[in-house]
Amino acid sequence: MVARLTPPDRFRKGLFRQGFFTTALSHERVASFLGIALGVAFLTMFVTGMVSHLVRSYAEWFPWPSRPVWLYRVNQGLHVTAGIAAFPLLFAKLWSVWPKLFVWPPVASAAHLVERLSLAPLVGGSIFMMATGIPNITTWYPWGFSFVGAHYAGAWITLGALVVHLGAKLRIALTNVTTPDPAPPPEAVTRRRFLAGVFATSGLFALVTVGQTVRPLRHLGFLAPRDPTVGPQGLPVNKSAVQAGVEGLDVSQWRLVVDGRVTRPLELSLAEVSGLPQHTASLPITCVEGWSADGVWTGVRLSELVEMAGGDPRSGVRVYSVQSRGPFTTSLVFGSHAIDPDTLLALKLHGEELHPDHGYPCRLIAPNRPGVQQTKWLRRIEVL
Ligand SMILES: Nc1nc2c(c(=O)[nH]1)N[C@H]1C(S)=C(S)[C@@H](COP(=O)(O)O)O[C@H]1N2
Ligand SMILES: [Mo]
Repeated sequence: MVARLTPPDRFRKGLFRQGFFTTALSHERVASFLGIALGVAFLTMFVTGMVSHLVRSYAEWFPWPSRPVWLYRVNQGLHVTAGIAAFPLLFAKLWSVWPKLFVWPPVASAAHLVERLSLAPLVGGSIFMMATGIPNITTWYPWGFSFVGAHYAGAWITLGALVVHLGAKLRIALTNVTTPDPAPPPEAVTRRRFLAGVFATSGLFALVTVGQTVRPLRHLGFLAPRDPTVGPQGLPVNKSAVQAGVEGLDVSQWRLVVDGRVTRPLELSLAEVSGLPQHTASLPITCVEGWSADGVWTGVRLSELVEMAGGDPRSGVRVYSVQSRGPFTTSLVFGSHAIDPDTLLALKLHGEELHPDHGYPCRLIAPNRPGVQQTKWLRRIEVL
């Protein structure tokens, strides 16, 4: 009814000209199918993004278990893959609803005004999340702001706008996708092909991305910034020893200190750490940027070392790196992770001494933790 009103001729100029943009594809049913798919992708991204954020920021009220070892890996893989799969959906959706921006009258009611106003943060937020997320997974930061803070704030803004939008449109979209058109016009075939093409593109984007974390698909990883098998000792590296400023570390001077709430503080040389009972565990490195790769790590159990020093691993530890600058020079290990028998101070990867880029002489590796918390080039374990 609204759309049938016609504006005064003097407003019907340029983009607002009657019929300026008409295509068989700018149809409500097309918009509904794309909208539902985008809604599913956005909610997946929001939930996995918040989980990752809570784990990374060590939220005490969000107990994150050390098992299953692959949980963070799946979370992060879903987050990044959903983001890439949403890319074609988003642009197809914007294409199909574009003419709606020019319906007359621009505002028909208070509810319509709210719904229209929410489009600015919804469209702007979605584009912003894609435009920051996609460079991030390639570790390219062409902007001057903090990625984590901006991507996090953008998530809440986009979600808020999405909730308003769903309130206005969800019912009609669900009806459109669940009930067949009683009298499909000839263009319905074109629309169906368009939707099939968009969904196929979206699936293809996902397929050629997951190779960075699903190893059998690595040869298909055309869009994957990483190959999980390429790097020293067959494992990728985000920050090399040179980039971290720890190259040429003199191991004869290196000591591993265990202090804090302990009764017998330790200061061990590499030979002494190597002389302790060694354990082997197969655990993935799961970068928050969406790649992950399995490694077989050998080293000393964190819990056993803390007990040796007379501390209680259940109280958790903070580990410190030889690296002095940068955001990942330290990390917290909560008790739930510190007591896990697979939480290691690793000296070896795949049976060889660690490559300098993987944290030689000693790095933390624990099950079900984000890569940023798997601190390399350790020097100190502080029991809390
Ligand atoms: N000291 C230190 N440890 C670090 C980092 C770092 O920059 N400095 N990067 C982290 C990140 S982001 C990841 S994904 C893993 C990668 O480990 P790898 O290089 O052995 O694959 O190391 C983590 N440990
Ligand atoms: Mo990472």
